[in-house]
Amino acid sequence: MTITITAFERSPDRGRGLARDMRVRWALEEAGQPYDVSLVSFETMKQPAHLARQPFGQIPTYEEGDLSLFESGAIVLHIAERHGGGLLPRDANGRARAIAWMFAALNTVEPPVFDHSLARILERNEPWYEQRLHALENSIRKRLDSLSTHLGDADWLDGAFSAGDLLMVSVLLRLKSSNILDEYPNLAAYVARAEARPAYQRAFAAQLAVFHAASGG
Ligand code: GTB
Repeated sequence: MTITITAFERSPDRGRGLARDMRVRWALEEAGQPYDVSLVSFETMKQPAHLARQPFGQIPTYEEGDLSLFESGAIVLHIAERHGGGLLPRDANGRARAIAWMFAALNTVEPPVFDHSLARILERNEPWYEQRLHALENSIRKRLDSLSTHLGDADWLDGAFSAGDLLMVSVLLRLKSSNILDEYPNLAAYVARAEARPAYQRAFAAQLAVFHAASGG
């Protein structure tokens, strides 16, 4: 069955793989599933046809036969459950723990990381910008301290690479343009290890090709 996802026609990240279609592409690559991409503009995303797929008018979405899904975390979980690719352990307890890490990535670590990148774009000219940035960086450090302690010198969060690692790394990648990740050598190495995975590389190249095509090169 053909899988079709949506992604930005022109991603504001200029091909850096930071938009949330990247995690879906990566999961599909890990699972060895071919997919089509429907590129949407900001205008198209707010039209009824797209709102029927994604009530908040955002990307990514995922269509497979009569299934239409939104929310990148739910999509990655679906891919892991239906298409495998070793994204979830076979044993029930390991599987539950991997899913807990998926939630931790999206619900515990991503909020301060997302607020931080948003502040750097939208609040740069505010008189309170430096204070806000400092507060957000401290919120991020609080999470990274714990994550770094948990990871220790392991390769992945809980045994073998899982959808939990895929989402956690997707979130941490947003910190690359700041220096915060460098304060945690084991987390920086964790991110690099994930980026070296062939499935990540294929997904990254695919979204970069969209950016190059849109910018005429
Ligand atoms: N919770 C939803 C999910 O996980 O699927 C959130 C989806 C979401 O935030 N989508 C964003 C979107 O469609 C794109 S990824 N925004 C348009 C809108 O809301 O109108 C977020 C994103 C955007 C840009 C960058 N960047 O330029 O670096 C990075 C991430």
